[in-house]
Amino acid sequence: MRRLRVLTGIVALALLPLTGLTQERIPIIFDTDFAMPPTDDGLTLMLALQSPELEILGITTVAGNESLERATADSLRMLEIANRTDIPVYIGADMPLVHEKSDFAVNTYGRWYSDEVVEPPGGFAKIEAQDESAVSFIVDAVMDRPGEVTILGIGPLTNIAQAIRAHPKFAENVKQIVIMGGAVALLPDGAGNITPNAEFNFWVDPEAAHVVLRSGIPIELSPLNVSRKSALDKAWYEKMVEVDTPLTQLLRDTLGKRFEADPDRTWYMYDQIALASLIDPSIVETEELYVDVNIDHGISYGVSVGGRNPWPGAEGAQKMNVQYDLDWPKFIEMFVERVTRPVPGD
Ligand SMILES: [Ca+2]
Repeated sequence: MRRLRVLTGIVALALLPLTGLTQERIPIIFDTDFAMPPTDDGLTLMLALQSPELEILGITTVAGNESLERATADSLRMLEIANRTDIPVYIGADMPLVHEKSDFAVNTYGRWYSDEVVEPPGGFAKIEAQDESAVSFIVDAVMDRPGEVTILGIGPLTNIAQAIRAHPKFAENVKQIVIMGGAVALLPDGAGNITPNAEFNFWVDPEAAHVVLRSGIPIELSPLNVSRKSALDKAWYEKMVEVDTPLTQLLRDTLGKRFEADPDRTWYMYDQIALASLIDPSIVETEELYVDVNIDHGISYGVSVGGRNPWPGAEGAQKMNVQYDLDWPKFIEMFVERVTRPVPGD
């Protein structure tokens, strides 16, 4: 028996370099206004699930692109499809901190106030979300491993702002936060996508973004400037669905319909770039800037402003790495190679 154990140990050691376990995994919290592909959050979770460098501690949902119910239902279903039901899902904020519902919010894109729960591809999940709230989980996960945990913030930053406010030592114990959000006029391609100058995630919850960007947590910001260097077209889609796995089948069921309707359509990649830059920082160019968010309820509500030097009104702004350019071939090759990897247990 003992001999067998020693032998097993030797075999396990020999396999270490093959399994990549010699490299320490990056513990992350995946905070998301999730929806199935072609929404970027769905594609980003596929990339995360297929990246052995990451240890996904939990998924926390927030209202944004879709309602909180939809974000939670879709992320649970994708974990089932990917056979990764070991990853817990925690339900977060169902509305922004301050931002009031308005006709503009209801009638433009983003369904943060929608009551409609649309059945995800493949039906509703059998597994359920955890009872613990997202904010409580985020605080505990960070405080259990001080200085180690990275947060990926790819929706409105409501949950993260609440975690910062919930525990006085939380911010100083987060390793870093990688945020898809904002648009920086100082750099090329810095227009907004929900109002002329505001990016959607920051505009849905400007007050939360303001809290997070001034929290002192080291920040890697992936704004619209870098998203606009991407273009997922039908040729890359076809490379993904050449391989048959439960995840590529899901892509066929979702993204496939969109390309059938319009073969010339291309899709920006947003959250995917933020996550990929955590795995391989060499895919992006960054500049260190002060970035702050406007929380005045006027025409610039939710607009992010970046500057090389501090300016009046932004005295509390902190410096962060701002992504502005992308090595598109390197990124998309990495994305496609990973998303097409075999799904465990399939
Ligand atoms: Ca998102």
